[in-house]
Amino acid sequence: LQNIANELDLRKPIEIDYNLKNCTYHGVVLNNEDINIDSVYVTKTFNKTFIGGEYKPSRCLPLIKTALIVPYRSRPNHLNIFLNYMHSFLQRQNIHYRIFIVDQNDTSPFNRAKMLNFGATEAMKHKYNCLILHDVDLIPINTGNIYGCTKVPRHMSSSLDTFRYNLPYLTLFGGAAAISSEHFKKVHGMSNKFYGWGGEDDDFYRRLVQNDLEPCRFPPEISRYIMLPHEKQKASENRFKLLEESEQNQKTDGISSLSQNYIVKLEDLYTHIIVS
Ligand code: BGN
Repeated sequence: LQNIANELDLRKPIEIDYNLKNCTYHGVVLNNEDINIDSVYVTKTFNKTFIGGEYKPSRCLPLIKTALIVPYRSRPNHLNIFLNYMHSFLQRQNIHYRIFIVDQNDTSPFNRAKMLNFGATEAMKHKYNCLILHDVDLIPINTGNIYGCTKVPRHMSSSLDTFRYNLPYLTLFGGAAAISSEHFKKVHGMSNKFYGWGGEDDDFYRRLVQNDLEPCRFPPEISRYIMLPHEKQKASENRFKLLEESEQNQKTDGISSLSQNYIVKLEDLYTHIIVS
């Protein structure tokens, strides 16, 4: 095996400092149970939610109140799987949560970060103090991956099947991440300038580091996700240039510079925020 490994130049995986000491959850012992991957596509067993996709466990007083914010445009199959699965997953965690789907209802390139800014703005109006910024195609597998906020922002989807459960680079902050609304406001939210695929999460990571909010991660076994299949998107061309301007734009480009308006519709399983 060693000979084969040498021949294939298999290097040792990078050793990662997960910054665990900042990632405990008020002493809560995490229940660490893998959900059978086969059930991902068929899960439909969850309790009834309040209109708008809000849920509070009735038999305990939850410690956590989370807004799950999902940028979205025309992926009905993903949305259907995501909602059914996530309600079931989150209810196993006994948390108070509400799902916000932020729908970019226009034809310009998709602007993930701007949709997250709209979702966060709406969630903060309803006093959600923990924001989870989440792609619609990501499915968490381990129930120990608590959908709550840690002392510092947390990158949640660090062990993804499409990356062979490895972290591709240390400063990755895309996919799924948890941040308190206090910290989100402190860094002025995300940039509104990133149209098309890529870079907006790297820009956000820079904002966090510049504000002394170096993110943490849970161990990889807990941070496992699978990605629902879809075609690869074309990366935007100006993302490198925008990243160079990241530092100087931080204070003027974010939640306080959102120009459009949005409408809110309450559906059974989610709050629909329509941005046009
Ligand atoms: C990176 C993208 C991220 C994306 C990850 C994972 C850029 C900026 C140029 C350096 N960053 O390459 O946005 O989340 O891949 O897919 O493209």
